[in-house]
Amino acid sequence: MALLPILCFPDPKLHTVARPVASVDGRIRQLVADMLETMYDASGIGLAATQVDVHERVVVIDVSEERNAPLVLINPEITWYSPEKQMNEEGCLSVPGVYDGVERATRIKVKAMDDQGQSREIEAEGILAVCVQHEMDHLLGKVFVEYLSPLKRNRIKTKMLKARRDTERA
Ligand code: K1U
Ligand code: ZN
Repeated sequence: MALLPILCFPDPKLHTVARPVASVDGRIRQLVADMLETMYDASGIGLAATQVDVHERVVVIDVSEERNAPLVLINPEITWYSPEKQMNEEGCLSVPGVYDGVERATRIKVKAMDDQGQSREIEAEGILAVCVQHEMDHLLGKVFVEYLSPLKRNRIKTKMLKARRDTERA
């Protein structure tokens, strides 16, 4: 297994639209294993392949307290959104240190394959529903800061570019 570097906003590669996985083979299973290791190492609850510069529709999630319940979503599609919406505080491993409110559907249904290529549909609510919608946005090339005002987004962009410059100088 390997830790994968995570792209940071405002890297333009984060805006790439991911293509569907053609076949769930050894290469995809290795990618899933590496993404899970990377997500756990970064203390995240989710990770989309886009964030590790792989532009295929693969997501890993673990919202369990014990960090022992990985969920693998290959070619995920949201088939139903509840009409009720809720504002939730979100963070992103590609925008470290930034948290802000985003309104999302409270409940969703998601159809996806697991890492054995088995198709299934799950219903999600709470933090799992929030996380799935956040990761699906990544696969469409959308970062959560795009829901914020242009003023906030530009401040975040400036902060991230400064942090990158400071790291490069150190
Ligand atoms: O996709 C990512 O960047 C991972 C992201 C997932 C996420 C967290 C919170 C709401 C929506 C999506 C993270 O894991 S950020 C770090 C984190 O663990 C966290 C941050 C805020 C609340 C809960 C968890
Ligand atoms: Zn994110």
